[in-house]
Formats: sequence, structure tokens, C-alpha cells
Amino acid sequence: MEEEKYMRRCIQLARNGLCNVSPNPMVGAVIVCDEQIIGEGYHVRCGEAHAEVNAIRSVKDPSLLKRSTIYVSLEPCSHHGKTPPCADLIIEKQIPKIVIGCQDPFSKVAGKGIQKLRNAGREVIVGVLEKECRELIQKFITFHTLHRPYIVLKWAESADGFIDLERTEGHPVLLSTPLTSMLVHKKRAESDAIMVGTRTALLDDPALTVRHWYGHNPVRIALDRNHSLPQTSHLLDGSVPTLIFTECHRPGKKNLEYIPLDYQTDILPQILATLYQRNLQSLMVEGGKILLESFICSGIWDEIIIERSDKRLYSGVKAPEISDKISYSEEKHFATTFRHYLKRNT
Ligand code: AOF
Ligand code: ZN
Repeated sequence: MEEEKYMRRCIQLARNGLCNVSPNPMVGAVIVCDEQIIGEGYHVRCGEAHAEVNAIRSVKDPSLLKRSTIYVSLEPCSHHGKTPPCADLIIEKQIPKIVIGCQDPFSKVAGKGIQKLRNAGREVIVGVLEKECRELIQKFITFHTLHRPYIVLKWAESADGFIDLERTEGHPVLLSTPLTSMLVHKKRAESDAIMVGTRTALLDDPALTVRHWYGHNPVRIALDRNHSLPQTSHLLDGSVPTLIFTECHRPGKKNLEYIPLDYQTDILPQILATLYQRNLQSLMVEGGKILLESFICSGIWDEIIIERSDKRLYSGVKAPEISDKISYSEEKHFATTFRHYLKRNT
């Protein structure tokens, strides 16, 4: 089908915005006249022009717009955000037909862009490759419909199912390989925030930065109820924006903020509400067992990525158990198997 072919191109274009558009969604647009693509564009970076604007700008002969169709993976926006409404631009340029992948879940748009175009007498088709277009912006959809970040739980485990040796100090066992580290750092670069529990922060002293892949560092988050992290911890070094959840407030410094939680009630909803308020659209949780299990037990997660090594540990900290396995796939990278669980909450 022609419509699907052009929508597939929109999705392909949109993916170029990965890592740069959050908290906006990835969006791609294609302009077709006489069965020829005359313009293409995608949303490059949050705060900059939307996909439709870039596609319209790329058209060499603007007089063709009056008899063209614009394909766009997401409903054109109808509101004034950091940029003006795309629906208005499409109307102004007199583009007669608009083919849309899926509706925008953002409450300021949510159908109003489609309505605006229809009110202006344009032919609007909605839902071409809808499933794929929604998949493309799953993090954005989760954030706007569930009012919490999209949550990826990640751990590495041994062939016999341990995530670490029992220890009070000393180094963690290395289950990752240079190749799997690259894949994990790629996932970090795609996240807005990354989080660890107190024990992991203390014992591993992780930097939680993106080093083995290209891309921005996510906001670092750690739990430290009693301010037990030493000042020499990597997480407190001020190199990357970092939030530390504690029981008692303490003044922060550049790139370091302490946020008090009420430990008399469940802290998970409080943490997620804070991240939502701060527009952090996705969160990767990298351990340890207690924190991972608190997400699993409360059913609050969207993806689980397990890096299963071929090494055996014979004893140690047992890997968390997943209670509700919705969809599952496996991928092999030399000796390591990546297990991937996906839950569709939206
Ligand atoms: C589109 N095309 O390429 C994108 C859209 O603050 P702004 O102006 O950048 O608006 C952000 C909102 O616009 C975002 O929350 C989402 O609803 C929509 N994103 N819309 O027509 C695009 N990125
Ligand atoms: Zn727009």
C-alpha cells in the first residue's frame, strides 16, 4: 500500500531524533506530490522545529504544496509550545491532504490538531501504521497517559542466575563484556534518567554515565535515606545532574540535589511523581536487587532487560524473579544472551 510505504519512511526519518528529542516524541514527515517524494523532515531536537516544519522547508518548489499530501507519524500539533502549531502551518501552506500515523496523547493536542485541519476543510486520514507509530513513541505515550516515566529494569546475571557475590565490600563481579557494555550504554543514552539503590551506590560506587556509546548522560538518581554515601562517591562528584532521594533535606551543590521522601509511606510513587514533575520521560533502573524487586512486585515497569552471561558464580545474590511476564524475546551476542521482557501498560 502506498500510504503505508510513505508512513514507513516517516518512521524511519523519525528515528534519527532518538536521544535528542526527549521530552518531545520522535516524529517524521514526508510530502508527496504526483507519487514523488518532494520533501522530508523529522524532529531533530527538543525546542527546535517540528517534523512537518522541516519537511515543508525542504520542498524546493513550494507551489507544489497546494496539490500535495503530507504524511506524518504523529498528529500535527495545535498548540503554541516552544514552537508554533504545525496544523496552522499546514493550513497556511494550503496542503489539501494529511495522512497521520497516530493521535497525540499530549493533553494540549490530543485530537485538537486533527479537528483543526478538518475544520479548515482538509482531508485527514488517521491510523496508517498506527501500531508502529505508537511503538515509536511508546515512552512519550506512557509518560502522558500514566503520568510517570517509562521504566526499564536492567540487570546482568550469571548463567546460574546470580547478580553478584554476597559481599559487604570489594569489587562487583564483572558479568558484562566490552560488547554488552556498549549495548547497555546505548540504552543509557536513550534514557532521561538512570537509578540505583543505596547498596549498589555504596558498594559499586558507579558513575552511571555513558562512556561506551555516543550520547548524552541521563540524570543520575540514587536512594540514600541516611546520607550514607561518602563525599568521594562518583555520584556526588557534580559532573552530571544528580538527584539523591533522602529522608532529611540537605543543601546540594552544582548538579547535585537532595530530595526528601516520606519514608512512612511507599516511596516508589513519590519518586515517580517527582520524575514526572521534572519531565523525565524514561527511567532505567540498574540495581540492586531490593530496588529492582520493589518495581517488579508493584508491577510498575515497562521493559526488563537481562544480560545473561555464560559465567557461573555458584552462589551469591539471586537474580530478581519476574512475576508478570507479558512478552518475551531473546537475542544472542556471542556468549551473552539478552533477555527482553516487554509489558504494554498503555
Ligand atoms: C508535531 N510534530 O515533530 C513533534 C510534535 O514545545 P513544542 O512546540 O516543541 O511542542 C511539543 C509538543 O508537540 C509535544 O509534547 C508533542 O505533543 C508535540 N510534538 N508535534 O506536530 C513534531 N515533535
Ligand atoms: Zn508541531
